[in-house]
Amino acid sequence: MAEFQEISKLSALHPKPAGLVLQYGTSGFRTNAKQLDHIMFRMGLLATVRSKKTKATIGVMVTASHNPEEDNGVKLVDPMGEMVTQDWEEHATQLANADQEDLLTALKNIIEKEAINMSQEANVFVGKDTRSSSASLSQAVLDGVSALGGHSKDYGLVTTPQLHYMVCCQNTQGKYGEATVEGYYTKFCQAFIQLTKNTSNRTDDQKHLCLDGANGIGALKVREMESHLKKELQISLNNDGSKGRLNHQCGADYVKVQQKPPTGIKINPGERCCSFDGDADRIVYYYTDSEGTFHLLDGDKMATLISTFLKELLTQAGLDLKIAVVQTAYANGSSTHYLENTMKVLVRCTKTGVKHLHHVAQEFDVGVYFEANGHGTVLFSKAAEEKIQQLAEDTNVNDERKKAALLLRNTINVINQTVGDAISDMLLIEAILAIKGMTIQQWDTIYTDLPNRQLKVKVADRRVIDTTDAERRAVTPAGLQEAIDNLVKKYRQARSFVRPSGTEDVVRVYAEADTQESADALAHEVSLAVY
Ligand code: 16G
Ligand code: ZN
Repeated sequence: MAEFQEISKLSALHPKPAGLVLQYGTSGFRTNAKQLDHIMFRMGLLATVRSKKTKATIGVMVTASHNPEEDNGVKLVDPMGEMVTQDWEEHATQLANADQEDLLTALKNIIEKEAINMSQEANVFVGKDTRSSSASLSQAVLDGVSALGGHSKDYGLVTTPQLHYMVCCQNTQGKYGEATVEGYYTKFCQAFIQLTKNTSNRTDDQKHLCLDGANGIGALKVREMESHLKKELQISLNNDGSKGRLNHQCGADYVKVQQKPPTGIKINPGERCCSFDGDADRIVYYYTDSEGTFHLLDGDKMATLISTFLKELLTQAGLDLKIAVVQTAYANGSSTHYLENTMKVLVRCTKTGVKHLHHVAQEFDVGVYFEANGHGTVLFSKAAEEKIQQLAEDTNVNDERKKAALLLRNTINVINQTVGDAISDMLLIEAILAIKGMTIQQWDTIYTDLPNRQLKVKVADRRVIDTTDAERRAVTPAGLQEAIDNLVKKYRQARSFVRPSGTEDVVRVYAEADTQESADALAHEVSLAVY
């Protein structure tokens, strides 16, 4: 076929370095940008084939999220805006690692295995973050798409969740919104304005938010969006990319892991602050108190605030819908305890990685999912959306139910349901705080985090550790779990687990306990047991 000859010719312009083996991991391919040109071309090919298979538009996002500037990466986005399915992750790995001369064979194998009709049209949306390597790497993706005769649309600089949104809008014929950046701002900002419209007399202080843009794409997009917010949210933007380096001593990952504010930002006591990560799919909140102590409000705190708000509204609306919170093993024990015992909300635990949480959240009418690191969103089932919509339009219900239904409807519209989205999460949290008339300190005191510690351990082969029970227990090597259990017993309110990282060549250790000293000691002891 003509297109295959074209691929041979063009792939020679994107050669694979000999011996390089990469895997489509938890969040796609990710490594030093210099090693990625061939991967990008090949992901352009694969996205085109995936588009033919699904008869829908597929997304390709060029980003390495919170990694340093010199890295880059790529992720595929499936038709409804979700992560690509597991079996196609395997195809991606196969295609990425085929030697230059075997590329066509590898591609043909996938086409055959998936019974692809090659005469089917293909459409691929491409987006990129602000890394200096992203321009040429996203061009390599576009080259891959055109090598197979696919159509592409280059969205240029967009956040990861914006690209997910575009793909979903396109494949739902605009029902989810308009597949443009402008459509994105209009949809989410209008919902935010509606939600905050009747909140009583918010002061300028309450409308003010200090934002750390991680010197990345999120900062750029918040600037673009600002006018749509009609001063209902006044953002002072730090780390906007004009001076500092991407993710360097700033951003959601830095703040969460270091448990301190971004370097160089002046924060007034009590001021509400948040940080995005490098592709704006993660957000964490924080403040410092009058004594200068730093307080972090992470994904668990957001899940709690959001699920409490939604549960109250569902009760007021008299809607019998099943709400659940999905967490991972990293969720602070206090958050799980509060949700289960005080809020009486169903909590489910899954393996780390957004796709796992997303899938479990889909099982409920309202599924709130958040990783402790700040990636999360809320999913509403079709039936739940319909019930809320009906109630909002019903002229025969009392004022309280109606008001709750309208708030729920606008809440649905402020949420990017395709994937965790720092911008949309920020608008949602800001709206909830405004509606509840709550300060960040009041939000923080809903429950108190158990002190915790995370460590990384370098081992010869991290794959010898296999886990079960949503990564909370180690099955291999023999004796490891028993050793952890014995260490945990020594401390109060303690919990610990180990898991091989999906993004780095390390084993991660997590421990929590009643005091910071105990959490630190337990993490240290468990890391010794891992060797
Ligand atoms: C990736 C995941 C994130 C997860 C992290 C864990 C996506 C989009 N991102 O960044 O959800 O928390 O990996 O990394 O799925 P680890 O396996 O190295 O601990
Ligand atoms: Zn990210």
